Amino acid sequence: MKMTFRWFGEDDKVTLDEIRQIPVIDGIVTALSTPPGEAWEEKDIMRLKKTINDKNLEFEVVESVPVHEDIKLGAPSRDRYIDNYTKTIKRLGKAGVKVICYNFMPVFDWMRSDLHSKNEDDSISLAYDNDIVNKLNPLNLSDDLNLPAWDKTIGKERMKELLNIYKDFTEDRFFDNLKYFLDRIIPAAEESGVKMAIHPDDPPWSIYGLPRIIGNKDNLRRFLSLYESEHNGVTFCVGSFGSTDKNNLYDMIEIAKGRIHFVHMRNVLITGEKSFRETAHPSKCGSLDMYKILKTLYDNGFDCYIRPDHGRQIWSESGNRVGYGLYDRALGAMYLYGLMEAIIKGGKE
Ligand code: DNO
Repeated sequence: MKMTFRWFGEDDKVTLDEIRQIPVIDGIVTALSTPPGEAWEEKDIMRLKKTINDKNLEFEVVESVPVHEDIKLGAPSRDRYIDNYTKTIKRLGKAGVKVICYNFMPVFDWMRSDLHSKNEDDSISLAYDNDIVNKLNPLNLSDDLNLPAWDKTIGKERMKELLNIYKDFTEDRFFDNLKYFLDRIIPAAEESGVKMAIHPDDPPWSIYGLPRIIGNKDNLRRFLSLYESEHNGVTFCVGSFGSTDKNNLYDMIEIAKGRIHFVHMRNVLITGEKSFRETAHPSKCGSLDMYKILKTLYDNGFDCYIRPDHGRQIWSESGNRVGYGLYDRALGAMYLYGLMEAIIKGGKE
């Protein structure tokens, strides 16, 4: 198992020098800021790799290569964007990247309703309340919320158009578009030694009537069967799947056995139906049993990349991307590493 840490590149307030001092980190998870739909240039990939390797850190996981909206829509222009995506996979494979995390969420990536929710100890967490989200106007969201993964190039007019087009989308049609994409990219991933790892919808339910299809056990099974290959795999984001108690994470791990290539570990406190808040990583802080989840992953053969996911804002840290400060994620990494060491050595000493 390799412990990784997400870094947003040179303009990230958290630096590689800081990350490398967290004693358990093997590698960096990052991406280029190339606009969605364009192929990543080989020289840019190699420069990024060198920057990371120069700090004695590995560059084996990319998060994310974004999927252009026309691919999700199944628009006639999709083939051009898929060709570019394939080029990027091949170039990343050549640079030694082993796993690419991506998602197939329409229009928005992850979503929260509150980015500054105060905890009783004065730390700050991200929170989600479906009633609040439903009251927000999706067209004005980027004025109110600034989530790091959102495609800032989608203007209000385009957003309006997209929400309209997706209104008539069935889940089946969305799955068909995903299959079309997988049929074309997975052979390239196989050739390049890269494992594709889809990130679940976060939260794992539909918002604003948009189809969101990677959120529960049945859909996970359906996704895996779209293309039977180890290279068509999953990023098991514990906090995304785990934000509803309707999901049995242990069953889901078994369903995806052998196809989980990357794990995002974070804890959430489920506060109601379709509402939750993010907490510190340890089991006692939220609704999820982190030990049992890691143990189930391990028992099902998981031996790939893992990273602490969002952290709270603590110790007066500021200026970082929401959820991606240094301190709480570093605490998370240490905790997760401790759990893993105990699980791996358990019973053997
Ligand atoms: C949020 C992240 C997601 C993730 C993408 C992967 O913190 O986990 O934005 O990077 O969905 O494509």
